[in-house]
Amino acid sequence: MDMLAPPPRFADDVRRGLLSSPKQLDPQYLYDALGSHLFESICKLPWYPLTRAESALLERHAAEMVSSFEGGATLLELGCGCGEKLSMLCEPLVDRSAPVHLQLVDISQAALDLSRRTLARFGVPVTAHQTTYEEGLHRAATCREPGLPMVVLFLGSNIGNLDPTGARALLATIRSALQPGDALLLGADLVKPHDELIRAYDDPLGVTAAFNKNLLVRMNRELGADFDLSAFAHEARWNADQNRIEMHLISQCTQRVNVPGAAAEVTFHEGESIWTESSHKYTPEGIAALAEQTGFQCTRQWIEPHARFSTSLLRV
Ligand code: AVI
Repeated sequence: MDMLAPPPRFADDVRRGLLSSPKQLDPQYLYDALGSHLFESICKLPWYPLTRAESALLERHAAEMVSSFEGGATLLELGCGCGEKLSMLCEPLVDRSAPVHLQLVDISQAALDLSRRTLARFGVPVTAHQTTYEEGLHRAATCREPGLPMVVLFLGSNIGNLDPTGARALLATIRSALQPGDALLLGADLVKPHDELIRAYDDPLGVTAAFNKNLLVRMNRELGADFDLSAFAHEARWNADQNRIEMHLISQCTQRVNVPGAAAEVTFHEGESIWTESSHKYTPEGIAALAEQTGFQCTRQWIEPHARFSTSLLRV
C-alpha cells in the first residue's frame, strides 16, 4: 500500500507508544478527516448526551454566563469547532450593542473557516489563530483589545481528555495569559452511573468502535502498517480510582504487526491492549478545586441534571 505523508511527529509517537508498556497512542491522532467525521456522528448519538447537554445549558443560560461582561469583551474560544457555541455566547452581548472582539484558536484551518462563516452574521471583528492552544493564548494576549476583558471558552469537555497534570498545566497557561477581570468558561462532563458512561463510549451502533479502530486504519494508510482490523476489539473501561473512561483496542490473539513507517515490529499477546484515549469525569467540587489550584475562583456553575454536564465560570 502507498504511504501518504503522515504528520511529522506521528511516526515517532507511534513507535514510542507501541513499544512502551502498556502500549498507548496519543488521542490527538484519532482525529484525521474520517475520525473527525466519526466524532461528529458520536455527538449525535442518543447514548452520547454530552454535546446536547452543553448546548442546552448554553441555550438556556448564555446571557447569564456573559452577564458580567455587558460592557463588552473579547471572547476567545480554544478549539472552536464550527463556532456555534461561541455564537450563543456572543449573541447576548451583540444584542446589547456591547463591543465584542472574537478570537478563534484551532489547529484545523477547516474549523477556523467554518467558524468565521458561522460568526459573520454578527459583523464583529474576528481574529483566527491556526495553532496550538498554548501558542494561540500567547498570540491572543499580545493582540488583545485594550480596555476589553477577555473571556476564554474551553468547552465540550475537552479538558476531560487531559490527565490531571495536563489539565492543571493548561489551566495555569490560560491563567497566565489573563489579567484581573478576565474569566474562563469551562465545560466539563461529570461523573455519572457506570452503565451510562459505558454506553456513551461503547454505543450499540458501533460508531465509537469505528472511531477507535480508525486509528488502526490510519496507521495502515500513513505508516504502511499491516493491522488486521478484525483482530482487534474496541473496549470502553471505567477506571473508578481515576474517575476516567478509557478507550482500548484489545488484541484478539497473539500476533505480530509490522509498522514500517515507524520502523517498528510489534508483538501483541492475546488480550493485550493499546490504550487510545482517556476521558476524565469531574465533580462540581473537583472543578472548583482545580480552579483554586490554578489561580482562578469558580464563581458560578450551571449543571444539566439529566446528562450530568457542567459549565463553570472561573474568574481571575
Ligand atoms: C472530544 N472529547 C471530549 C470526547 C470525549 O467524550 O472524551 C472524545 C470522545 N471519545 C469517544 N467518544 C467521544
